[in-house]
Amino acid sequence: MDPISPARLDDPLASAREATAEMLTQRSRHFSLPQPFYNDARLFALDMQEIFEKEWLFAGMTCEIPAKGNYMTLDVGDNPVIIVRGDNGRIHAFHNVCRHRGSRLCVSDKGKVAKLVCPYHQWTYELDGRLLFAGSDMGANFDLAAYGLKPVNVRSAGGYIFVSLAEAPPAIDDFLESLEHYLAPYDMDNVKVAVESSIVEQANWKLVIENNRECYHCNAAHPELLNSLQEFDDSEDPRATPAYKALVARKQQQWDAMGVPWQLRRLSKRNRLTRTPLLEGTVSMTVDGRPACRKLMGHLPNADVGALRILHLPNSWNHFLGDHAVVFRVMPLGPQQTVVTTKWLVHKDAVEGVDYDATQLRRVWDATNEQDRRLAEENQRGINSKGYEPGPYSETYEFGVIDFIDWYSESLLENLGHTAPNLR
Ligand code: 3BY
Ligand code: FES
Ligand code: FE
Repeated sequence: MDPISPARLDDPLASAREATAEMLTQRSRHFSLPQPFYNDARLFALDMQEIFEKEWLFAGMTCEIPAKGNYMTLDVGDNPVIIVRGDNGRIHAFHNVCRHRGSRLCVSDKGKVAKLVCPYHQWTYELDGRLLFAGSDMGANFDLAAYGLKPVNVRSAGGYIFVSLAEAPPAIDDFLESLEHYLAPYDMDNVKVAVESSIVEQANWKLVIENNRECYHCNAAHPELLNSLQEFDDSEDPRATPAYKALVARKQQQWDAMGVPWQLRRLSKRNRLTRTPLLEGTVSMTVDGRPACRKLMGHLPNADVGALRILHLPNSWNHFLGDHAVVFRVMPLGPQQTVVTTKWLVHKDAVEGVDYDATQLRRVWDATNEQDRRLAEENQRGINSKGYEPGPYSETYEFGVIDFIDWYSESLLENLGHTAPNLR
């Protein structure tokens, strides 16, 4: 008889798959999703299996593992992953799971090692995943080559590292090429993480992303951010005034002269890149609008390069200023729990206390993250009520949310083996 394998057990999510596909097929694309998408444990398991274990996820920055042996770890739901730099600068990713009896191999967020040594019985792996040593007691015929670490797909470009746990991950080359192009002026080989934060929000990951995809809430919620941020980032936006359009045209000429890309580029609904001016008189996302770091990014001739915004669904948004960058990673922890990790990047040679003050650098986005955390948590609490029903998105203010939910619904349906209907 065959051994019992997960594939032979009934899929406990089978009926949830069907119900989910049906809800997605019938949804109205101008309304928020039905309650279970935001709070149900089975729906969360499907999000993990069909989105987070299949799509490309933003994991971290190449500058975080600068040299051979540097590693970082990441949990994709129940799947611990290790990303490590090996020979010749090559970046490898593996399931962070020992091939002996399955212990987690690397237990820290980041570190540096000569080899990957399991803390349990010291099986020892090369940085490229080959098993080198398995104690002396595995028998004369033990085949080390059969027990290498299981690889995870990994790609990097423009200083970003992405992983995918899929067997056949979706195409990502066009986005990687775009990252290289838009980030060339920032010389991402010469940046460092100045400071980082992780906050746990008691809200479903989609509420965290939805909140980020609109600035309808900004006026009431984000006084610090609105010192420099323009609430919309497209001169086609219905809110764009003639004065804003003139400012954009003027800045675009300057950026062309500086050789910094600004065109709005959308790659399906998953990725969006665009440069947008900050408010007149400000050049950085700081409380006073002045640079927080004296040394500019890359080889930029001056700090007045607006904000380059980069979106990567399902789990990242980013702002590149002339003097620093802020990158955000969203990882689901549970149906109503999400961790948001923020990293502030500066030029590698910038010296803390001389060129920048970390407290000053992080102030605006610390405040903004905290404000957004509260909004997402209140959103979650209302949605959990039996009084919740899907409500209408504003096409003017919330088109970014509509785009996100479209991307999510289409990806989930497709990964569930359905074709997405053409919704109005
Ligand atoms: O991070 C963003 O993309 C901006 C800032 C606040 C809301 N959102 C549109
Ligand atoms: Fe890793 Fe035993 S589980 S060496
Ligand atoms: Fe916000």
